[in-house]
Amino acid sequence: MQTKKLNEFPKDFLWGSSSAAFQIEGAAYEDGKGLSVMDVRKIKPEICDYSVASDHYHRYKEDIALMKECGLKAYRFSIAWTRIFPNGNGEVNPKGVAFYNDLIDELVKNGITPIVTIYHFEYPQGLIDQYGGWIDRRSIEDYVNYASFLFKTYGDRVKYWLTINEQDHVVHMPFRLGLTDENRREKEKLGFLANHNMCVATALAIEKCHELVEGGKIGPATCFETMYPTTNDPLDSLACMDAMEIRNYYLLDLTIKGEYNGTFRRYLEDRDMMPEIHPGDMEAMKANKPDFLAFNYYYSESISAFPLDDEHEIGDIEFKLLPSREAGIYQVVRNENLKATLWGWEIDEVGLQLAARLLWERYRLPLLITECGFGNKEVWPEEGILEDDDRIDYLTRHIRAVKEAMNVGVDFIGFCSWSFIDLISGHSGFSKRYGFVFVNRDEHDLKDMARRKKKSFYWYQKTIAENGENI
Ligand code: BGP
Repeated sequence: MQTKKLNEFPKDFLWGSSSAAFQIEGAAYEDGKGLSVMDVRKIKPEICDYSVASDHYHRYKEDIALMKECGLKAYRFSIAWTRIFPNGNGEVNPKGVAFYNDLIDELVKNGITPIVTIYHFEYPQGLIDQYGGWIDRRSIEDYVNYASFLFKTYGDRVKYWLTINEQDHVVHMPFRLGLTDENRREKEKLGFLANHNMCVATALAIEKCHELVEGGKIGPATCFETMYPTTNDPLDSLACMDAMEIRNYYLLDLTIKGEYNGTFRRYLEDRDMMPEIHPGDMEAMKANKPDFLAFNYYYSESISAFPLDDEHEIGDIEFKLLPSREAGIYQVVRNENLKATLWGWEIDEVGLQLAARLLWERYRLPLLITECGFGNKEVWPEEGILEDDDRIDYLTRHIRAVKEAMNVGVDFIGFCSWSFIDLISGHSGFSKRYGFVFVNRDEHDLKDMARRKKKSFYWYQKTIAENGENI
């Protein structure tokens, strides 16, 4: 809706940026860190592994000084589970504990609010070796112990906690569960079993956070892909609603309402994928509601119906990174109204406003954007600075969408861009850059790792200084 007036951002709005340990830290084999599923993942030869990343482990003071210069109010980062517990459970690694103590102290000293993700994709390989990881109930206790250790150790300074990053993506990407990528259709059943265990684990961790961290707030960091019916054929609308239930809402309904929604339950039962529910599981989820809902938003999806026919039966599913079509339900198609990034992610700030409004209406929890950003191939020019106008444009539009959602009553805590400095992409190595700060390295040539401010650095600095009035 176009309105006469647009409200300003509140004074305490958390302007921030995000990262994940395995994508930024490097030092993958240093100071007693154990291996995670990301470290053992087979990487295509044309892209880099995670061993050095942006070398933040050794340069965090320099990076935090840049955050301070930019004016960041918050920095969202993850703790590498295997720096704390190299095997996932058992012995604590004091050097890993010290690293995050120092990092958090440095942030606090510089007036930057730490927002900590407890677990961002890098599941301990040790737990996979011991019992298979999330697909085993023992994973619940190990996650809760690890989270409780973090609350006790850092909870005096960290008041914002995120349980699991993009649990919905972990569920659908076998390698993130420590499983092989073969036969993904069969892996879906294990994915939903893992999902159930993660939901129980995070519910218990929420309880612990409230018990152990004075004034602590905790929520999930989910990924939300807004979906549109491709045409006004009513079947496309139905497909879109079904896809929203089984791809987006299923997880939040479990985490926030403590229930398997009707569509998702039927979906699982039809495919013999319903996990066993143990006594107390649903009660734990119901009793421990998050304090806020954080979500990552990059793109929207256009949805068409995909009816069963002679060649397709229930259970037929195809994947790109995530499921892309399921017989009898939906298929994702190209949205001709939208431009896309080099990786085909359709750029759609309206989708962000819709996501915010849908989530607010359904869950009535304050929202926090934990990731939103523009990935691009970038080369530092011979003269002047890198003028990343596409990134500025993307972020301006998306921050404006947050403002517009707030204008109609949605409660927002803050906005964290992905990312502050360039770091390794989840799937595309170092060639897909997201930062306001360029890191001088290539895919395989580490060069000098120098940090250089892009044009967007100055734009974000101004945006924060003016509290978004320029948007
Ligand atoms: C999210 C992940 C991040 C990050 C981001 C960008 O799904 O939480 O870790 O990687 O996507 O994705 P990519 O790096 O694949 O461009």
